[in-house]
Amino acid sequence: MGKNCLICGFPIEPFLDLGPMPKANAFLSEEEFAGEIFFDLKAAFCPSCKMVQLLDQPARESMFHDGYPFLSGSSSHMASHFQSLARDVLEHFIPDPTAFVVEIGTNDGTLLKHFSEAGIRHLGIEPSAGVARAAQEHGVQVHSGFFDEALALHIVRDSGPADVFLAANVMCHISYLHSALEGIRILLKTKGVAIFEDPYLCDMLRQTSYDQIYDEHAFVFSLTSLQNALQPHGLRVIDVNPQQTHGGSMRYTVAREGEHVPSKGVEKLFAAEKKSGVADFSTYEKFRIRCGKSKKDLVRLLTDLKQKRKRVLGYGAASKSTTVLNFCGIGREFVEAICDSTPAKQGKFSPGAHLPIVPSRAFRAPYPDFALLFAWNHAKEILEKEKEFTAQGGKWIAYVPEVKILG
Ligand code: DWN
Ligand code: SAH
Repeated sequence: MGKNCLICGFPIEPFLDLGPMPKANAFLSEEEFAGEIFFDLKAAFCPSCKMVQLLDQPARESMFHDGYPFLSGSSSHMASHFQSLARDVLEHFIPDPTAFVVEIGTNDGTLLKHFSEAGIRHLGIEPSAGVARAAQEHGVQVHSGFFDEALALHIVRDSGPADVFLAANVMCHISYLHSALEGIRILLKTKGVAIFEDPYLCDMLRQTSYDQIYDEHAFVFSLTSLQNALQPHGLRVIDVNPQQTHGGSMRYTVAREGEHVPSKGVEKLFAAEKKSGVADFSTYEKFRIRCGKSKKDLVRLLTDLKQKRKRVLGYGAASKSTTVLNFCGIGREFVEAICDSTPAKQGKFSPGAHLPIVPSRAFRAPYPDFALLFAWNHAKEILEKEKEFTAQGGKWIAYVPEVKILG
């Protein structure tokens, strides 16, 4: 039987089957291989509200828990990005020193610590207790839990309404989006604003970055689909700002309907999305074909390198790498290991493909011949850091927007 849209209830149309997939961040030990759990990773499009979504998502507690390994602060570029977002918010949306800021998906506090340091009353909401503790260590007030309507009621009761609601790379993780949006409606002051940043659908389509699709990403938003989701809650997008982060994101500023005048950029983006075909199923069919080609090209390149007895190491055990490795069927016969700076991933194996995760310091002479750049969204930062690899003749392999050897 077909499934219905998580946003509007209309029957959805599957367009991409990425096969049996483990949870993207379920890094595991050898003893855990036998009990590893897989689900079917499939993406679908809603012809009515245009939302791109997963057909199935594992239970939220099984993805976001005490051992959740991702740390926002693992990229210095992201840390600067969040510092400049905080500066913007402090300048434009904090009416007076008594203002209250709520952030969800606080993670290790990389964004919220700037509000804490500025002496602004704030609250972070973070279900993954391990990373929430890291935020507390940065002096950030955190409640460990999942943001939804019920939690919003508690926050208003205990702390009052919010001037600013921040959600970087988290709204797209929430399959119960209506509950979270209702929570925002409950929480915001009349003139308050919510700022979301999420991977942008048109960037994913343009770059064939199918690795944005994994268990945690219940949705890939466009302005069109997000506005359709906001509408029943009396909320609307009043501004949009494209971002280069995470391989192409959109910053949406959201407010109560009628309380702020939407910028011209909003109208422009609606028109651009219409033109680019976000509302047409054929766009997603073409995307599926490009994903198939990307897989074939990557496997062909790795097979060729293997035949030539070249050493290949992965760089950055990103969530996205779980999709690529499992969809393409890439195992240790092609890629020796993945270097990653995250302590909680090191010494474990990648989900499904079981590549060993080794610390970044393992990326040194004698270098491999090739490095497969899984964290392609941090290419600038990583290539700068690893100049020595390139200087002594090492080559980077990229697969977004297409499979190629860089340089
Ligand atoms: O949406 C999400 C985004 C915000 O973060 C979450 N669902 C999970 C996570 O996605 P991701 O794992 O794909 O994020 P990154 O930032 O692309 O992951 C990069 C990985 O590479 C991290 O494990 C850290 C590592 N890394 C490294 O080893 N050396 C990163 C950099 C910049 C480095 O220099
Ligand atoms: N905002 C950070 C972290 C993004 S990763 C950044 O941009 O780098 C997504 C984070 O959202 C995880 O830390 C996860 O535990 C958290 N999360 C998932 N569901 C949530 C919910 N319902 N409420 C609050 N946080 C949530």
